[in-house]
Amino acid sequence: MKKVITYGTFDLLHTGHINLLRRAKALGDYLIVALSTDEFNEGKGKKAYYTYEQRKAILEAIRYVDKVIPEYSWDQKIEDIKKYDIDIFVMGDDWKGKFDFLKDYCEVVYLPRTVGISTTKIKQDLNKMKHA
Ligand code: C2G
Repeated sequence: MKKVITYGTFDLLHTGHINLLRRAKALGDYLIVALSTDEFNEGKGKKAYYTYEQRKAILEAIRYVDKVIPEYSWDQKIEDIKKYDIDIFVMGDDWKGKFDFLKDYCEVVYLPRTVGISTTKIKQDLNKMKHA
């Protein structure tokens, strides 16, 4: 069984996330999502709209996702890859090159981001609508 892992906040779920998850799953048979905790997001300078528990429940409802685990540190990836016997690490290509050190432990794949959508854009557009 080929196991895939990806990491992220996945707030205000949108088709960019879904495209990423669908393509990540298509690379193997089992997809784990390491979901940024609210505390970890603070460290990323991100404030998610949905709590970790809400974002986890939403991700677990997606057909491509087999398991959701917490992402609580930048330094847990090697341990996760070993612990879950991961074959492929996948991220959107805004991260291209940043995780190449994982190539010692598994395949590393950067997938093209979906253009024109992001959680930030959703928030900005909603703000504009409010003031329209
Ligand atoms: N993504 C995408 N296309 C978009 C938006 C996001 O392909 N239009 C991808 C990102 O590249 C990432 C995943 O969807 O692979 C989740 O995006 P975020 O929730 O923004 O994740 P991020 O904040 O980049 O956290 O340790 C890694 C970090 O946790 C990644």
